[in-house]
Amino acid sequence: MRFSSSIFGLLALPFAFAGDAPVVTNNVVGTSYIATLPDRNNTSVRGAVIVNTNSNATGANVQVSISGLPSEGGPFTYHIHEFPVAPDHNCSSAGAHLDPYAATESPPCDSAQEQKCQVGDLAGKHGKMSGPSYSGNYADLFLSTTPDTPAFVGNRSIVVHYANKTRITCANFTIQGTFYNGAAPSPHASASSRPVSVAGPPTVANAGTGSSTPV
Ligand SMILES: *[C@@H]1O[C@H](CO)[C@@H](O)[C@H](O)[C@H]1NC(C)=O
Ligand SMILES: *[C@@H]1O[C@H](CO)[C@@H](O)[C@H](O)[C@H]1NC(C)=O
Ligand SMILES: *[C@@H]1O[C@H](CO)[C@@H](O)[C@H](O)[C@H]1NC(C)=O
Ligand SMILES: *[C@@H]1O[C@H](CO)[C@@H](O)[C@H](O)[C@H]1NC(C)=O
Ligand SMILES: *[C@@H]1O[C@H](CO)[C@@H](O)[C@H](O)[C@H]1NC(C)=O
Ligand SMILES: *[C@@H]1O[C@H](CO)[C@@H](O)[C@H](O)[C@H]1NC(C)=O
Ligand SMILES: *[C@@H]1O[C@H](CO)[C@@H](O)[C@H](O)[C@H]1NC(C)=O
Ligand SMILES: [Cu+2]
Repeated sequence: MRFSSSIFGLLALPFAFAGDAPVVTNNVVGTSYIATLPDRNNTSVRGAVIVNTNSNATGANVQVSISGLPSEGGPFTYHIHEFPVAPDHNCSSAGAHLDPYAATESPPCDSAQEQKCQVGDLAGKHGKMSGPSYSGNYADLFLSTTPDTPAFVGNRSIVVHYANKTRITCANFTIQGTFYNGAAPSPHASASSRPVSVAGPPTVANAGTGSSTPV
């Protein structure tokens, strides 16, 4: 029976039905996750991606600050991937892109219709990176900072790729802080109850869009 089988499908695969990604509302303002690219001896790529809840609790603000991109092999892409990175840093372990609404990679992400893109396809929605360094600061209304929701980013990872999709480097998201606007302290609040910043150059200065310095 069609009705019951579709209900069964939803119960069995609660986060794997096709459709536009919904704008995420009711994120907890002040929650912040950071993925800091590791010091690895097989790449010069360094930097961080920070996902902060927007001040209006709708989606998130993303700050990207990445340097050391190779002189060959760009433009580079980066995405939120489904799984965390294994302890050996093998970026294959991050799995595929975060895609809770089964947008798939076909057709490719059209930045004019972000709701039809894979939730994790940050480069598709907000621009690819050219080297040697890139900084971006933009809102993405489809990201969740609330655990147990389909588009939650906090237990996942960032992967940086060459244009040919080969993975260059990757990092887990970790919580940087949950701090309310002067209200009750949260269970996560600790030393991180302060504004976040990305250490090291380049600084994130261009609100609203991404930019690359020339190779
Ligand atoms: C890179 O680091 C790994 C361990 O993380 C080590 O096994 C390897 O020898 C190093 N390679 C170079 C060229 O330093
Ligand atoms: C929330 O803030 C973001 C970033 O400033 C903005 O893009 C979005 O339209 C706002 N949403 C609402 C519902 O106000
Ligand atoms: C992808 O591009 C990089 C940089 O040009 C290169 O080193 C790598 O071998 C390429 N990977 C594949 C699978 O072609
Ligand atoms: C990423 O997070 C997972 C899950 O917490 C953990 O097992 C893994 O060691 C972390 N990976 C790295 C490279 O820190
Ligand atoms: C990473 O994992 C993949 C898949 O398990 C494997 O094929 C590859 O050899 C691993 N790479 C390294 C550098 O260990
Ligand atoms: C660096 O090594 C990790 C595994 O340790 C691998 O996943 C990644 O693809 C490598 N990066 C480059 C640029 O070879
Ligand atoms: C991450 O959190 C989401 C939402 O709670 C959950 O569905 C998913 O299984 C978690 N992923 C991992 C790798 O723990
Ligand atoms: Cu990716």
